[in-house]
Amino acid sequence: MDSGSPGTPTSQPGARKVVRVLSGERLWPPPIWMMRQAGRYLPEYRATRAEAGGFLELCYTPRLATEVTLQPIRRFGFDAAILFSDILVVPQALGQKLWFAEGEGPRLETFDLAALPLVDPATAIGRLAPVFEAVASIRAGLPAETTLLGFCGAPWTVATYMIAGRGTDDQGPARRAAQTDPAAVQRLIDLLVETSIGYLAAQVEAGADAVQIFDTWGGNLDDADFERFAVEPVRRIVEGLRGRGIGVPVIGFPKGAGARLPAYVARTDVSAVGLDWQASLGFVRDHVQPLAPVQGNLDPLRLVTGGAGLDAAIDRILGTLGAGPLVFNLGHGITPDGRIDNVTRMIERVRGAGEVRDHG
Ligand code: 1CP
Repeated sequence: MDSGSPGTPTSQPGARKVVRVLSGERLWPPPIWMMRQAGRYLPEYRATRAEAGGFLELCYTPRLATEVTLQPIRRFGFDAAILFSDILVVPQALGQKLWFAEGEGPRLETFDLAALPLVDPATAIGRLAPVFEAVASIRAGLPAETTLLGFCGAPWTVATYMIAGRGTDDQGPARRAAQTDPAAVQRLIDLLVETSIGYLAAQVEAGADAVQIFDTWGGNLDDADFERFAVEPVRRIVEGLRGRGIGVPVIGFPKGAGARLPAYVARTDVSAVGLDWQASLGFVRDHVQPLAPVQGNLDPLRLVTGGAGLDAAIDRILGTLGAGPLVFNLGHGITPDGRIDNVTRMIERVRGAGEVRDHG
């Protein structure tokens, strides 16, 4: 990887491990963090959430967001911390009403797509000041060697929640809108692209070492709409960040992209790509990892079921992807019934791994 050209992430000796891998270096054993590592499977998280009174209070109170971000670092010593927030604070900042009912997922008040824009990106980013304050405070509380990740939702995934007003099995309402009124959906996507560039840039300015763009519902689109609504918006976000002189690694996570992963990496120019647990390891080794470092992809349910099956699943990932740049992670967030003893077992196995022999 050439260093020093504009927009190319560079890794210096002594840089944080996760940043080094995201910049193209292979480290062994691979660094490790875990999607949703601050979450309900941890008793200390549940206690802080109860103290906060609600999920959004947790997100918008920098002291509490800092506390829950640091909890899994203290307990497990992960190599990266991820800002505690949610992808849906962006629609809220854009003026859409958001709430979290206890025991249910997020709810958003639906609106007339034809009545866009809600508010302009600069106003929305101004409203997110507590998030940037949390980033700075998390950085101050982290060990020097721990990478701090910022994030946002990909425009398509955020749009699916904005349109449906909630999560659904297949985000059908947004796919329907994309087919019946693509121009209105495109205007929403454009607003989210602009807002996401400013939002991620502000997180980096506050101290994030790298950022991840979560496209949980990207793989749910057919080829043409995947290109238009998943690939192109993320490409514009990466380009927008690079245009502002921001060179930190950008991880794309297009869940369900499958065979479209190589095209996604090549077209968006993300620095690294997150893999869901369904990604085929041999395919990734042969067709994705030569293009970019990868992150993933243990099935989160392995942390519920544990045992020899957990060990074998970890070994398959290390054995197949360990010869190239790899950040060990889950293929999606840990579930509330994920077991703490299995998390510890996973970390010990990854950190204790000997040199790999390719299992391919
Ligand atoms: O305490 C609780 O009950 C809330 C559970 C919870 C948590 C811990 C939600 C509600 N969000 C979060 C935090 C969160 N969300 C993080 C923090 C960092 C981390 O530890 O990983 C991140 C990165 C997210 C991102 C997010 N939110 C995504 C993308 C990644 C993914 O998980 O697919 C999505 C789709 C959301 C929306 C959302 N927020 C919360 C829930 C339960 C959901 C999914 C709703 C649904 O689809 O039905």
